Amino acid sequence: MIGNIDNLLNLANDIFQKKELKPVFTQVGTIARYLWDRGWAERNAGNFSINVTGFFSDRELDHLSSYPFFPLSKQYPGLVRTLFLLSGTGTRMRDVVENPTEHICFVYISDSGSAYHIISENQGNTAVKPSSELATHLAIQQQLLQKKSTEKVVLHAHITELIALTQLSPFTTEAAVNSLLWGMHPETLLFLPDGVGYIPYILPGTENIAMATVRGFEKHKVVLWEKHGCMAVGKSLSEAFDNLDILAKSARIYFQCKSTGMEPEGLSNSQLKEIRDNLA
Ligand code: 2HA
Ligand code: ZN
Repeated sequence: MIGNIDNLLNLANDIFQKKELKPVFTQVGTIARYLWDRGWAERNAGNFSINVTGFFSDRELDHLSSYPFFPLSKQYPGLVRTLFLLSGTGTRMRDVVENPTEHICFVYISDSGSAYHIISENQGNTAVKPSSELATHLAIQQQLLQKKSTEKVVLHAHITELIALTQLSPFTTEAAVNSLLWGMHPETLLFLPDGVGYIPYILPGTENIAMATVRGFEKHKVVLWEKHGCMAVGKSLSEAFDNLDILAKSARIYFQCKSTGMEPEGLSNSQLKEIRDNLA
């Protein structure tokens, strides 16, 4: 059943005006500003998804399945009747800062798990379509739900410092990159004791990168995409951002030490062990 355009406009209006979502929109604007200010979201780089199903009643969700619908290239049985806020494809983070709701859309996964309905603030030609990394966002969101995780957010950004590390052959393995990042600052190990996952280069926007990224998230809260960027999860957009920010700090310390012409010492194994023992 496809709803008529007036109903669709009313529905979009109800969702975008929902008062419980206002703080979410505010946080979207704040984090977009941080990403833009740090140079981690050039042009249309970066994207995010937030599972907002819990903000809506079953009745409200029922209405969502009548609107513009698109087939998915695979089925997501774990996402049936879930609703996500997603950044729009082609969206510039610097524009998201100015007006978050104009550059996001809501994606509702159908009862079959193999199609999605889009609800955007504007309809027709100006309707916002979801991020080009939709496949990866849906795959990770499904994994989070299957793990019964409290994490609801997936954030992708082009963290310059971390991309630069993945361009240096000594750091192109999970073990090597984690050893470097942990060694540069005690809080990296403190907040990310499981380290990062490392995915050798794969074409962005594909099912292949989505599948590899899901494997990376089995054990980590952040996954590096070689020569491209990073994906992070968090309970909020702010927490996902923090997970990337901590890692960027470590990478920056490394490059600043190198710019003196000297090698950084890194935290010793006994110092790292002390931090780990203290975590337990
Ligand atoms: O959103 O960063 O990887 C644009 C991208 C694609
Ligand atoms: Zn990207």
